[in-house]
Amino acid sequence: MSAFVAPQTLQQALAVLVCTFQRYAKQEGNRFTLSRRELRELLETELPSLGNVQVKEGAFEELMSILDTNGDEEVDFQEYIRFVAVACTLSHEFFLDFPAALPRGQ
Ligand SMILES: [Ca+2]
Ligand SMILES: [Ca+2]
Repeated sequence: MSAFVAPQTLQQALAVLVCTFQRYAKQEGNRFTLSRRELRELLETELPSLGNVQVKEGAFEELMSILDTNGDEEVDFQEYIRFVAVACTLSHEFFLDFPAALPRGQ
């Protein structure tokens, strides 16, 4: 993967959301879905601020069961997007409280 460039537009951010899923989903097994291991690696690498959640095995399993709505033990793109929507909502609430912390383009 080339050096990461922070997305400056919504279109770029959408590409990042899609490409991130695809990059992790193809690591093992079904390349269109995230296994537990792929999901965990995606969270740890791409969402390090969720660190406390992943450390606790119970919390990870709970997240997995919430995301895996069709119960096939994998997280497909639809399920991933639902998670992204929740993460966006949480970020929205977080940045409402801390407007100074909004990431800015260079
Ligand atoms: Ca996979
Ligand atoms: Ca699933």
